Amino acid sequence: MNFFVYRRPLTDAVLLLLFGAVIFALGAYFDIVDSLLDWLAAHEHWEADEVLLGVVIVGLLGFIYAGRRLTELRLEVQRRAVAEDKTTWVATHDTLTGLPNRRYLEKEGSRFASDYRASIVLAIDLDDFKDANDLVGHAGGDKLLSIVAARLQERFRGSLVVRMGGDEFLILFAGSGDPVEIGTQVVQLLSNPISVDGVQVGIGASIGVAELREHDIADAMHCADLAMYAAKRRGKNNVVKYSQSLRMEFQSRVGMESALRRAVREDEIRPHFQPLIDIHANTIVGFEALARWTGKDGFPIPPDVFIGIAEEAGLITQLSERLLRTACQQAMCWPEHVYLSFNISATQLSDHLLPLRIIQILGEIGMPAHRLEIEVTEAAIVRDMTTALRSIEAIRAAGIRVAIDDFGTGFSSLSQLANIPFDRIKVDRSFVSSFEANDRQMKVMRLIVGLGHGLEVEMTAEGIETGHQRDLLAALGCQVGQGYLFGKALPGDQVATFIRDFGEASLNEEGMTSEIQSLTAS
Ligand code: G
Ligand code: G
Ligand code: MN
Repeated sequence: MNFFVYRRPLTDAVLLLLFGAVIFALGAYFDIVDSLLDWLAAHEHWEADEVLLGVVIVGLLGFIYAGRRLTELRLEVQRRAVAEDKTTWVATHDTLTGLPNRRYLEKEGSRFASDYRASIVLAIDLDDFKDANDLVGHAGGDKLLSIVAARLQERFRGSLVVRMGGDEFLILFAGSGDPVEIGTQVVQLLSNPISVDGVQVGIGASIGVAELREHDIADAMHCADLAMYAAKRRGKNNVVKYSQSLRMEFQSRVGMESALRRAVREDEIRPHFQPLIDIHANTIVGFEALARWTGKDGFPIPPDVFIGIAEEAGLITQLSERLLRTACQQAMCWPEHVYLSFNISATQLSDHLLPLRIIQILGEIGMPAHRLEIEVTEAAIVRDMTTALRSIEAIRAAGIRVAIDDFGTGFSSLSQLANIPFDRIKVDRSFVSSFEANDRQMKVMRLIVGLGHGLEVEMTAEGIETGHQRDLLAALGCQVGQGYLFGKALPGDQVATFIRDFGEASLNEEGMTSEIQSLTAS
């Protein structure tokens, strides 16, 4: 079939030539020209010679016309071929960076891998790209991506560098080498600050690497992706190499995620309440809500684990709203002066709608704002300072207090702390557990309490387990204590009994020891 399509001009020409040859032969054989000339001479009055001239001219013109149309046709065919090339290019490349895209990788990846002996797949995801985008604007973000693409292409010439979409890139590394070492090179390459319109932007990258040796390309890409997610979880600028145990970890995580989804839907995660005690007056001032989840096997799953998964799975808002609603409902049954303290995670603090969500729940339940305190960690605040600050201001403007949780562990600088408005410092229990035995730790503790006084905020000491710790902290000037000495987190229906029993017990309490009195005096 093709033969006839592509050879048609040729067959046409051959047939025409044959036809011409036959006519020529016939003409020569019958002396056509002589007869024609005789005939024309005999019929001079018919003007047939002029007609013949006309026919010859028309034939000539037709010849020229055909030639011109033929050239035009050839140009049109060329134009079409170029356009076709362009559409394939657009379909298989990213127009912003000029890099091949996912489509290209799917089509050409395996061929590239075998032609160029690619041995390693690197899955790259930029860290903090969203923040950078906010900083330099959308157009700036585009420039940033182009610069990243150019750096990768420059350094990995000969390898296939692909933009997978958004801030995700992939490299099919041609040649061989140590995967982690190559991944580290990418991290170094991308963590050099990038200047966009005169603004220095620092980004980084999380990298997952997988070897092609044992897998086909699609499989290796999947492995590299899993490794990249693991790298993300470890924080910024990490390289993780795929391993079998990683896949198992991921599978158990996926299992955990679906269990968590169900648990949230069926309200299996409930707030428990740990008492907060005024260590001078020995009275209950509040309770901290702590989420508790017992798995189907009867074992408790710690909040450190499921809160993290809820954040990643996008369940945190729903979970937290349910917990807060339940906790507020319970708190409405406590004496009026007893407040509720509630933990907010890092991702929630980056949610612009957080203050609104909290206020709405308070309104729904009819709980006065001054009875609620929100706990945020330093680490959560420094992660996205601008949004955190805005959220904290909005929460406080509504009359809700804000406490800095796990104080002293978030490696935030004091200069940043000065910019954050808050009402309370909760000193991390690592200080409380070590300050009695160690003189230097004692000095640090004194300093932290002094800082609280200076900033005119209240102090809560976490993790008080002994009467001695409580007394020392009281002497240092700390107002509120929390810890196993006073009580662990209780289910909601046991709080009323706890409040009653605590009141009775405190009537029988003795005063301070002499050691404490001497400390107070100093
Ligand atoms: O109670 P405990 O070991 O179980 O708590 C561990 C950590 O989990 C604590 O640091 C606490 O702040 C956090 N946590 C407990 N409940 C919640 C919650 O409802 N929301 C958030 N974001 N964190 C919580
Ligand atoms: O939100 P925060 O990080 O403060 O969470 C409090 C955590 O501390 C919870 O996990 C709670 O169970 C735990 N906790 C509370 N009191 C004590 C205590 O006295 N000792 C110890 N080891 N842990 C405590
Ligand atoms: Mn807390």
